[in-house]
Amino acid sequence: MDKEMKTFVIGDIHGAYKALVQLMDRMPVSHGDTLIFLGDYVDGWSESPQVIDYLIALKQEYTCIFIRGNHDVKCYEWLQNQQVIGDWLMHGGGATQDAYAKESKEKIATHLKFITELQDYYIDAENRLFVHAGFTAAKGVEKESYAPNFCWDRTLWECAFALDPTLERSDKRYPERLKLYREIYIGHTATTRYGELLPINGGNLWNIDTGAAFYGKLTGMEVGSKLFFQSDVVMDLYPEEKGRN
Ligand SMILES: [Mn+2]
Repeated sequence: MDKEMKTFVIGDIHGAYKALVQLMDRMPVSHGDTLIFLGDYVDGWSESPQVIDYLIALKQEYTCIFIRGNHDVKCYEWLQNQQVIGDWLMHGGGATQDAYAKESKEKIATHLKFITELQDYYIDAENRLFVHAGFTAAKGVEKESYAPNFCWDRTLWECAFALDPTLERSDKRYPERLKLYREIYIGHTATTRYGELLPINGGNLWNIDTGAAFYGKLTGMEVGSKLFFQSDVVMDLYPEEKGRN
């Protein structure tokens, strides 16, 4: 009988190629498993192009789902249109600019294609939702009228994080948005903001952005068992750099 296929979800990478390689080395991923990346591949540490190269290559070996993060959108605007969106440079964009200045036009074109093909969200066969940040529509992601919410919204996270852990899913007060899905996996809001290096769970939602952009780690979780795996503290892998601090 075939071994049961597993699904792993990986948090925000932010140019930390060394952390990504370390995590992939530590996660027990087998051929045929699915890897779901929650976005924000770039901005922060100095190896954003290497991260995207690695992810593109990974598609040859595993079933990969790549979700779109807000930083990926800003990186695209720079590479495609030389536009700096908002305070991008203050939030890790400078490292991305420097890194891509060393890359060929062909490489950049390949990465632009990768970013264009990113998905806003993914719902698997077991009604588990994977999205970078959240959504606001009461009836779920398909009804979201403002697509940037998928990679920017923080209200979904805030409502899950504020949940009383003893509240049953059947309780009237349990948030409707959370009830739409069996489980929800997000990144975007680093758990290190709350002094936590581990993923944070609120209700049926898991936040697995453990602050790889800052002084945290990169996390991957096997969604069936909730077992998770982590890189070293990323700032120790790039001692000469400051990340997004
Ligand atoms: Mn983000």
